[in-house]
Amino acid sequence: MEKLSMNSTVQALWETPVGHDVIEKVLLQLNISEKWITNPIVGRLRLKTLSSLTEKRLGAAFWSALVALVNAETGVPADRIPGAVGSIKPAWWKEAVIYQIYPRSFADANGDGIGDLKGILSKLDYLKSLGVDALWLSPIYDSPNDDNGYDIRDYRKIMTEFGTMEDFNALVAGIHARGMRLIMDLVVNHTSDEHVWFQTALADPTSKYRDYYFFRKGKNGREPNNWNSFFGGSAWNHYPEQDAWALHLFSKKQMDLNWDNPAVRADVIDMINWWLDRGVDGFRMDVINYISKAEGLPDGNETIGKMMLFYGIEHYYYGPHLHEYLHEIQEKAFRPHGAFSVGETPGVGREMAKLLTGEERGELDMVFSFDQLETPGHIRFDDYEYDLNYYRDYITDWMEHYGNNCWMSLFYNNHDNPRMVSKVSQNPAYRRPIATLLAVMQFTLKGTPFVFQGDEMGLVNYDFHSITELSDVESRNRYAELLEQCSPEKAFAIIKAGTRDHSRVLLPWNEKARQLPAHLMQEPDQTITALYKRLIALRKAHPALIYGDFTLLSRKKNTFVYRRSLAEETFVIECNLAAKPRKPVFRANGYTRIEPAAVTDRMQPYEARIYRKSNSEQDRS
Ligand code: TEU
Ligand code: CA
Repeated sequence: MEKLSMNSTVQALWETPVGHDVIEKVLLQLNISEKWITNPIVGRLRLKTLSSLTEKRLGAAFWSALVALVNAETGVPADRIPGAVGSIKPAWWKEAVIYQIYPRSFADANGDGIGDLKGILSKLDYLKSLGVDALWLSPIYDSPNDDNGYDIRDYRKIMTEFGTMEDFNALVAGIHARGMRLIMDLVVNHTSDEHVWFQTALADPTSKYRDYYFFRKGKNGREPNNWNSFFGGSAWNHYPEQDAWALHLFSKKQMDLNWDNPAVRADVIDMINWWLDRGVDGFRMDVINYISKAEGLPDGNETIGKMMLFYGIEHYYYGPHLHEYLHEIQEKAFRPHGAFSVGETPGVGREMAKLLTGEERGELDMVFSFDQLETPGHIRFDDYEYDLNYYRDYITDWMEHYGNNCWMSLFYNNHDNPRMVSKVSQNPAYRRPIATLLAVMQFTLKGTPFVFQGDEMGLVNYDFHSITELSDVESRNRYAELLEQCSPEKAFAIIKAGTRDHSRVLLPWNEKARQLPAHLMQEPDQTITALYKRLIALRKAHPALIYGDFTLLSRKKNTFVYRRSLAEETFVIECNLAAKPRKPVFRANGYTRIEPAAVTDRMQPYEARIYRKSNSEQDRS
């Protein structure tokens, strides 16, 4: 691709994968319409002109920083090359429904109030009965639990509270015996500061492990750069007796690994193979897009830092060697084992995701992209009502433009987010309709559904009463920071809106959960569980819902009407995206309604309908 300069036009920038995604992200963050950039007058502007026009708001270095980022990417998404993309290649993980387990709160077999591996084992028949094909376990490795297992002390050991390696072996066997697969969490952007590598590196600056991490000298007695941590404060720990600092993008106990060191890559790949040899079928790769940091760890741009709330992010969220390192893991570990990979890639947009997941590139099978989780102008800690029209537009855009060589993940929830049902509305009367609507979309859109534990019970957010009820490191640190700016009530309200603990409370089927105060307990909704079983079975029985084309049938506000069609059958799904009842848009003549069993002449609040027709039957009539 031709290199951009400040003489290039805005349109030329918008046409590059990185330029497109960064601008889109900025517009999203500032809640500005995409029309601002796609209009031809702006499109013809030279970047240097735009730069001076926006200098007051964005600073002098903003656009040139973006140009540098764009020029660092030489790849071109295959769907831009005529004839390069054929039809969809079938794969088990495209047909699968994957279920995420957060082991700490899933199922507790020994009654100590902490979920464990034996607990998971005891629920395998239940999971199988749901129709789930694969389980993704959040980390179960040995850890001091500063970030609930995302801070790993020993990659080859099971966390004591969760059980033993024997339990793990029994679990793998149990999963495989039921025809399911196991996906483990791979947390290799960082290790715990209690990992032997870090301990050695710290104790002995001359050890080979020193270069496994980012140890740097300070600048005039301060941090080596202005990067800050996702969990509050600076991204650097200070070791004054050594006159050294070490980098941690997450908590103070999660030290970033230096992937530029070939020995780190070799050790990580060794570890991955060790697990694959034990029967693991694939990995969900934690913040995997952060593993390559810009050379010299330069200061982050002020504007980007303010806008994205984190300084330095442009220097590591899509770093210079990311593709190379992913490819290396693929070649030396995943491919030889036929293992599946899904990358957790915060901040990565549609075009960059194509460069990470295009099947011709040999990097990742899929990614989780997160821009669907909040509507424009909002962050997780805002208390607001999520407008599902945004989800419709977002997901439609991806399905229409992602390309047959790429495949999407479909999800609303995970262990890092409040429940989507609650984001859409906190009115208890809408709880079941919204849970139903979300499930209908998730199992009939194009992509692989990832169910998060409790989704199938219709779980919603908890009415936490006080900060003492929260255990997440992010919530605790953020609360402490907020106390410096506002009252404890205000600070708690903000934390309560966004805390990751909403998704981490012990599931209601556990004995210990039944002893929790009423506001920390929810009754599972059996109706929703039954719906999940029906929808998963439906998806399995009809390839049109997996590999079928997607067509949007209406752009009317508050409606989401789409068609999935493949060879001999067609499905049409109509959703009411709002609380207001309305007439259906789709005329269902010739179709059979599959969900729900009974309807009225109006679409009820958040109602979702599924229709099916056999194309051959229609030919005959
Ligand atoms: O999360 C990565 C991530 O981007 C975080 O920003 C996350 O969204 C979080 O809520 C902070 O804002 C992954 C894991 O899913 C998360 O549980 C871990 O805490 C984190 O990485 C560090 O390993
Ligand atoms: Ca337990």
